[in-house]
Amino acid sequence: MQHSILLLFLILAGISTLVFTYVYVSSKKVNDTEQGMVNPLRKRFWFLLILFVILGIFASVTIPKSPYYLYENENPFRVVHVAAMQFSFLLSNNAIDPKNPAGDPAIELPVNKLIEFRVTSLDVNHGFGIYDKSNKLIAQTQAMPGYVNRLRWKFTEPGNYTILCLEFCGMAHQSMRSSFTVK
Ligand SMILES: [Cu+2]
Repeated sequence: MQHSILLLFLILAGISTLVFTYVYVSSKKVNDTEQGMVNPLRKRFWFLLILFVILGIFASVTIPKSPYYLYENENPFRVVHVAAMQFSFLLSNNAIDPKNPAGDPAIELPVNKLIEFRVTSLDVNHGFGIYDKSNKLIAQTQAMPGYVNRLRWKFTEPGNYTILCLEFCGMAHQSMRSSFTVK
């Protein structure tokens, strides 16, 4: 996945370098015998047309692969309710009452089943980032007051997963962490 993103980036960088080089080189070629602005305007038209076609192709290929559509046609096997606040996360198997917020002390999730995290915040914007045991970020969403963001994920490996805040939310932001187990 990371290699294909790097490859895509290199191809895009190559294409844009070629385009800019072409525009730069051709901008010096207009000689006095050519009439007025017809030639440069036509070049600009083709440049913009090709640019929009390329952008359109990349958008139509990449947008459907956005993580927001992951498992959208499956029913989640388990729902975990998450409330973020300065400076901790509450995780619960049941809906969390904002007036009397409480979480479950230990969350255990099954491996290879669809889990839906319903993430909100009780005060300011926070991030909800799930890290595996090698501290690699594997899924994330924002925790926003007044909204519930649904994050769907299947954990393919058992183990202990760490949750960290991804949004600088105050003086003790770096101490905001929680965890759960996948078995
Ligand atoms: Cu934070």
